[in-house]
Amino acid sequence: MSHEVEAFMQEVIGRDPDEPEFHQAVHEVAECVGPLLDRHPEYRRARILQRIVEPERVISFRVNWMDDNGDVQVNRGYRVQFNSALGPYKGGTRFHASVHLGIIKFLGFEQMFKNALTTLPMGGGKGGSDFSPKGKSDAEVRRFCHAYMNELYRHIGPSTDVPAGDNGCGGREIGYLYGQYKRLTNRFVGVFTGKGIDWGGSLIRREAAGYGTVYFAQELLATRGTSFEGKTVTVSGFGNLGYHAIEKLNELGARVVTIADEDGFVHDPDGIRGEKAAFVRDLWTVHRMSARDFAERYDLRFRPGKPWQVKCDVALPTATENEIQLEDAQQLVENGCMCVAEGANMPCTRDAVRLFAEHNVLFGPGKAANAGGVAVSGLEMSQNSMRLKWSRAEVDDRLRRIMKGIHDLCLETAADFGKPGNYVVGANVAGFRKVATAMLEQGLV
Ligand code: 2IT
Repeated sequence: MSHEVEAFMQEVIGRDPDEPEFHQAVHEVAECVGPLLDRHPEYRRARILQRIVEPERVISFRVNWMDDNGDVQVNRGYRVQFNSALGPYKGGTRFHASVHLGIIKFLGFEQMFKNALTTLPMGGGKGGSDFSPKGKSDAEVRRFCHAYMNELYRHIGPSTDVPAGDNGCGGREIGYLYGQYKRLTNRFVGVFTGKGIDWGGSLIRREAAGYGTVYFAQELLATRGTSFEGKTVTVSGFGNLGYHAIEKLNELGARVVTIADEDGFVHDPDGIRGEKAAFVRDLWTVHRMSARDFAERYDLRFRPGKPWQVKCDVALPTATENEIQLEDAQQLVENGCMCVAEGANMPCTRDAVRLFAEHNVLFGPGKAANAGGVAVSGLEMSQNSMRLKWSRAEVDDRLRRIMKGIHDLCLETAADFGKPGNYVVGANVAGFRKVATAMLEQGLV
């Protein structure tokens, strides 16, 4: 590690010592952008790196709601408005017990660069709460979402900050959140993305993160002259992103052999397709069931641990941060895995990413590979502004082009900075450069 990066990281860690995921995300960017700062002394003079890691605004608020027993519950809500150089703050909402400020800051920081890579006019932000919908009744989820919006509504708006979903915040939650926003403001505006198809949502938004990750991985494989046809693929999370990745992989002739959750994974050597895949789609959203329930229903093997021990050609981590640790990466490499594309945000640890690079494993970092979700959110915003709706084919075509554009930009930037084939360098430098240039042009604001 260079002295400059080391000193910088000590500053960042010293300021907020309890935010390891945020430090991890910052560290990766800081390590990549040194040569860019050398080329642009004006970035150093304007202290862009020091400014870019500081959120423009952090909102933390109390969320009190009543559970089904009539007991009062208190959660903590957050919205981190990270950077608005490129457009209104934009990014998802995570509802999970593990949420704390450091998690939302890491996600908001990643989001800023991811959004820049899409080429659409969106700044970076993220929000959420330590509330987990798992195990809660529908009425409890609704009361929580309404309570969360009772505070959030004053901080967001179609030209200010446009939230969306993330882990634990899907179509149901977005409906409740949007409904309460509308009731409080008396406005029907494009303030959330991932909305229902009949009330302002975009076609393909639901599919976008999963499809987009697969489109990106297709581009990765194409650089080695191959495709998904006949490939064995391991997938972890089976939420919105995981399921739609599986759907697209099946369409492309791949064999998806795992899904997983916090308790373990299902191994289906025949491939999760047809009726089984359709059941995965509804597993949580309709049936509120787990991976173990899925295994029992189809008489498949359920094993504790992670799916990365299963032999595969391509691995798509689609669950959560740091789900691929060094030992998981070692197992993937030993088993001959040739490509890893991050569907989730930062699912691979720094050690894991380094190992993939050492072994020439194609690696698509999340801020590039999973940008399809927010890209179609950007298209949802465009459609809302025009009060028009595009067809599935139109949105899917734009998504494909955006993912190919991100891929090519990462590849070109990596080569330009002397790291051919290194998409981590490509994504970080290209995303950073765009945000940094806008910050510079807008002055010291
Ligand atoms: O991580 C992400 O990119 C998201 N959760 C989606 C963000 C968005 O605004 O659509």
